[in-house]
Amino acid sequence: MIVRNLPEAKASNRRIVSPDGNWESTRLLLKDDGMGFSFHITTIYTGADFQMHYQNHLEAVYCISGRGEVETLDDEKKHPIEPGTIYILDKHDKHVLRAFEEMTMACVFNPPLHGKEVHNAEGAYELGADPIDV
Ligand code: 9YT
Repeated sequence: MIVRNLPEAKASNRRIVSPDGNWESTRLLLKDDGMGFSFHITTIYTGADFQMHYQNHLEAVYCISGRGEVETLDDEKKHPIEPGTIYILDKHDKHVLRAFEEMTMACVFNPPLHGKEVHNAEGAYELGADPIDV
């Protein structure tokens, strides 16, 4: 069994701060753990408004706290996000995430992240990024 805790992970190199200033993510479970998915606690900063397109991954995002919205760009539908909302990008949906207040999200990725990924120009994560040293 693997046991980790968020405050300790946040103080380690599991915490990744996005260079675009929109979010940070503490990656509690990664590819090297061998579970077939990764699990992160992500903070989306107030006022963030940015596009993502996970062409290489499926992602589920559960809102623990805060408020915002997610817009799917193919149909221009806006979905409010509040505590208890989950959105599931089952079609590699191109989307925009907006945080009206700081949001804490639990995120699951399949395939799992290696650890150091940040978004590329398309808002995707490349496959085969470097693992973090833990
Ligand atoms: C909700 C979302 O996709 N935010 C970007 C960060 C990502 N969840 C991550 O790397 O943990």
